[in-house]
Amino acid sequence: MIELLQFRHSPFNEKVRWALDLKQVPHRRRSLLPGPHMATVRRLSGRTHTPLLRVDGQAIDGSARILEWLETRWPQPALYPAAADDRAEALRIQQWFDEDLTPRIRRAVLDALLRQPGAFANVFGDGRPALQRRAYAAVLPLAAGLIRQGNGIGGPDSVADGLRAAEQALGFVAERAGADGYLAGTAFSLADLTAGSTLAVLAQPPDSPMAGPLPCGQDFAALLQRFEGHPGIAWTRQLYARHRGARRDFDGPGPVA
Ligand SMILES: N[C@@H](CCC(=O)N[C@@H](CS)C(=O)NCC(=O)O)C(=O)O
Repeated sequence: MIELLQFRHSPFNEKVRWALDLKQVPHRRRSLLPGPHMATVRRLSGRTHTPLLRVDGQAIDGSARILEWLETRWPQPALYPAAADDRAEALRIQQWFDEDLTPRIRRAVLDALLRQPGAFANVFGDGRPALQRRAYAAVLPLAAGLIRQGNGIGGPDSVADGLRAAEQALGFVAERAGADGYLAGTAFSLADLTAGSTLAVLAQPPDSPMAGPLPCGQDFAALLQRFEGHPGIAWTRQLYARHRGARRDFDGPGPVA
């Protein structure tokens, strides 16, 4: 059985979950908590990144690599556009988000969440018993420095840069989406899936796996409020309503780290 090791409410993890759901790939999911995840993931891949797919004893990490692998095994519905120029554009958009926009936006998001450990624990411990979430929130201040460092959150400048990246990404999808709403070509592709997964953190599409638990903490609420009303937020919610399908995340059986 394929297993996805993941964080909840994380753009790269949502990207892979979405592809697995669309292609109806039989699998189970194991949700990890940031911090304690390191030992578990490092044992499997030698790195600490999630998402990580376990397939027949092998580990595949990197959301783009995972999507490529899935496309060869489960070609339908296709996420890679058939036309060469649309495919090249979809891959360019994926790379731009994966390597530039998403990590920058994440700095602003994590900074806001880390200011209220209870909110951070509720988001990443979503679905766990309240006692576990409270215990995680209690120890989180000890790990907060490492999480900031690991994500390049160096101070107010990196947060301001994250906000600029969010404006850039929202502006891009609002401007680029044609009459049919797609970013590369005339059909849903990995470009929409990648941009949508990143922006879902800000759009919180209702009734979706990215709709986070409430209350979400005043700093994170202020961040969401800042972009509410942006046409890029409306694009993301519409994309989710049309293409996300699954309403909830789930965990498969097995121990959680
Ligand atoms: N380029 C990677 C980035 C993955 C990534 O940054 N994952 C984050 C969660 S969104 C993570 O696992 N961070 C914790 C760590 O690296 O230890 C991908 O596309 O999958």
